[in-house]
Amino acid sequence: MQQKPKNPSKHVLNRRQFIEISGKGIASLSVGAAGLGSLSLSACESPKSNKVFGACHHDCPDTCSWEITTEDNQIKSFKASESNPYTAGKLCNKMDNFHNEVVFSPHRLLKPLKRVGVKGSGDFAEISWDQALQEISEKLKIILDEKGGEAILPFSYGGNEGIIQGRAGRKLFAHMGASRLDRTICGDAAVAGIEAVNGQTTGVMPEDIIHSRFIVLWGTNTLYTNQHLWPFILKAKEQGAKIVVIDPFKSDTAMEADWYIQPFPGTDTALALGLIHVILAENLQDVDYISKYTSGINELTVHVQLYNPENVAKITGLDKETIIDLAKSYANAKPSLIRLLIGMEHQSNGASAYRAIAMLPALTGAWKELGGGLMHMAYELFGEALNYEPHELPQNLKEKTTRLINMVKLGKVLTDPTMSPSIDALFVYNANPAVTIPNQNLVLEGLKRTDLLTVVLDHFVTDTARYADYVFPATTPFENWDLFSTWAIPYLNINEPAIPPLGEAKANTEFFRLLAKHMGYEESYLFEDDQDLVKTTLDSNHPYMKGITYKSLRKTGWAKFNLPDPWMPHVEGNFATPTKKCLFYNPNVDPALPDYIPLPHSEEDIINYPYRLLSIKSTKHFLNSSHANIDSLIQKEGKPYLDISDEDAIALSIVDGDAVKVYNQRGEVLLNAKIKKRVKKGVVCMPQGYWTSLMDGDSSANALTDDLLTDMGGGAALQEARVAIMKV
Ligand SMILES: Nc1nc2c(c(=O)[nH]1)N[C@H]1C(S)=C(S)[C@@H](COP(=O)(O)OP(=O)(O)OC[C@H]3O[C@@H](n4cnc5c(=O)[nH]c(N)nc54)[C@H](O)[C@@H]3O)O[C@H]1N2
Ligand SMILES: Nc1nc2c(c(=O)[nH]1)N[C@H]1C(S)=C(S)[C@@H](COP(=O)(O)OP(=O)(O)OC[C@H]3O[C@@H](n4cnc5c(=O)[nH]c(N)nc54)[C@H](O)[C@@H]3O)O[C@H]1N2
Ligand code: SF4
Ligand SMILES: [Mo]
Repeated sequence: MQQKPKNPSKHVLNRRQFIEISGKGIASLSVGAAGLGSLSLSACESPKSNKVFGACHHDCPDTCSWEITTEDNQIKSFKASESNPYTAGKLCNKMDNFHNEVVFSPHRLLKPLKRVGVKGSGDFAEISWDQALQEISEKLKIILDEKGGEAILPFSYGGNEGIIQGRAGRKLFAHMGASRLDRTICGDAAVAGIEAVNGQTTGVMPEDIIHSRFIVLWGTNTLYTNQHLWPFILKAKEQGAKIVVIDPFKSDTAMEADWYIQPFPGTDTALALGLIHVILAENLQDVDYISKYTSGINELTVHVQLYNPENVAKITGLDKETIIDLAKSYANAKPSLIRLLIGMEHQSNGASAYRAIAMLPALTGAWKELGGGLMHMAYELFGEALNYEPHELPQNLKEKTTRLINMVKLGKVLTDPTMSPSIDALFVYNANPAVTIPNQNLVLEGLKRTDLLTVVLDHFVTDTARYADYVFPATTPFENWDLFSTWAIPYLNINEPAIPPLGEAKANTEFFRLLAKHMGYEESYLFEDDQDLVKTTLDSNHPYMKGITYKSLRKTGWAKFNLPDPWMPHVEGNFATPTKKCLFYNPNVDPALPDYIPLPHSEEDIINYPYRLLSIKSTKHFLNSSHANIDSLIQKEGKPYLDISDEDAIALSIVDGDAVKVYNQRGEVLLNAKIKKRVKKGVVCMPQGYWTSLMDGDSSANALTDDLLTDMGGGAALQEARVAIMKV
């Protein structure tokens, strides 16, 4: 079967036409949604009614639990868990209709495809699994012989956060001696910053926010990106908590805040150091906590002298009074909590911002109260509690380390003629880099290389898949085993398959088992069974796991770790640093104290591209680029827009709704202007995640971003882009 090539017309209906055209093609490969349930019946043992537990696979801090009822192997109901108090009976606008919009979507990829047109055209023909794997393994053997394993690059990210399906392929690639991917685009900069101070990132648990009385949502859009936290925030508010939002974009979360503070993007390090300055100047620090559980107060005191409210006001664009007021309110309120997530890290000075902010709770002794301190991640608990041994590389492979390639640099890595060896084979799964990786046009240039073997596994023919030589249909969590840890909450979920794989879809793990077989490998660690991996990962005597077993999880679906109650990890210091102290001054990190160091944009850049662009997760119906091809969700979300300030709109003679071209030296994106007082003069903001192939103009946010790295952690400074704007 041939996928229709992309419609070259630039008309606004392209998007729907494209979906309809490609959908018809795909549907003809399989059966329509209505027929799928009965088709799957014959593949299964005996007709019976069943309740199956699972969880959301998305790269989202909420990791919702769900229940599926099947009858005769057909889905009868799909709903959020009522018993899990964090999910609390509600998924989200992205996932409520997951079964119809993704699992049984008539557009879902259900057979392997082989490219027949030029890369990017989306012209494919059906191919059998066996034939495709045979051809791929023959090509891989030649690459391995001629260039060695490092010419192969696996590229996977958070499309499936499962411990089993998310880690699939790692042993096979290590076995081949492939280049390793440094998966840094989300969280690494933030974690590096916080770790430099606290040694780890786990702090206050989300549900304990109800005890907080002063909640700072610092650079996070909770209502969109972490919506299951919101009811707990509202509970705290009912009990008198004040909600503060610090964000250069006036998000819907900011609209709900009691106090909204709007600094310039990338200036939070200065703001946090300014707050420290005021707290010390006003003598609001907790002297006892500082002396017992921190080190470096003297160095910090000297360091923040420069960050007086006058200087910080100039850097951040805030009033001096706001800075003083925020510092005093934060230090005086008890318990006071700072909630951090990810978005703010995507600045060149991003890790330093997290580092400076992480000092505030130790400075004021906020950690001493339940609901006081810092709330960021919880994934470290899973590292302690679960048995990760089955996922570790065998000793012989551990010893052979290969080159590490930062995913942020994908475009450069694929196009750099000095790469030795060059990347000649790319395997993409759980990711859609053509949309989500910066320097989009360079990524696409790399993907267009005719000498590059690109293999993509996904649910749909994504923007990345359009450039593939082979595309394979992946299963959804409805069809495979998994175990879900979480980023941010202490809940563990089992995921049981509710139905057999649809069409010819296979789990990521199965793809790699089959590839290993075609390569002629025989090592048992390449053929592990998914359900066995779930069982062995749960085989742990750690106290958090008391009463939680494979058997118990199959009865309940989810379980909360047995954490000490109350969970107050730093009442008495106990930071994960060598001295157990919070390190204001850390001599093992360069620099030993965080500083506000803006990216030096050239004068020419500032003149040519006068606006600072934020491209963020301001879409309610997409998760990164996932679901951004689903017609019903595209329609609910509406066209992507560019938020622009009143002043800039007037200067550019733009009115609300006008079509605009946003451009810089890397690319251009067509959007409609929105003038809703959400950004300050000089700053513009657009949503990320839109598929390039469905956009008028064929490119989306990352056509404008650069592949610059953050100050620590090797993260992506996505929010440093500068752009010009033209009415079209
Ligand atoms: N609906 C929806 N939910 C999602 C996602 C999605 O795509 N859609 N993605 C998921 C993923 S992968 C992640 S990582 C999380 C991220 O969750 P968040 O971190 O909450 O999301 P972001 O939108 O990246 O950034 C949050 C806010 O940071 C602000 N920000 C940007 N730069 C700065 C700065 O310099 N200073 C300050 N103070 N703020 C700044 C942005 O304006 C934005 O409003 O969300 C997850 N949840
Ligand atoms: N400009 C800009 N760019 C950004 C961001 C931003 O804020 N602004 N945010 C960044 C962040 S925080 C993140 S996390 C990244 C996310 O970037 P990506 O990890 O690329 O995320 P998605 O776009 O959601 O792509 C995930 C893909 O995995 C597929 N998938 C889901 N389940 C499975 C499975 O079981 N098997 C296989 N094979 N595929 C599966 C989905 O269908 C989807 O196509 O984007 C980053 N890019
Ligand atoms: S995307 Fe997030 S909020 Fe939505 S169902 Fe999944 S885990 Fe829950
Ligand atoms: Mo992310």
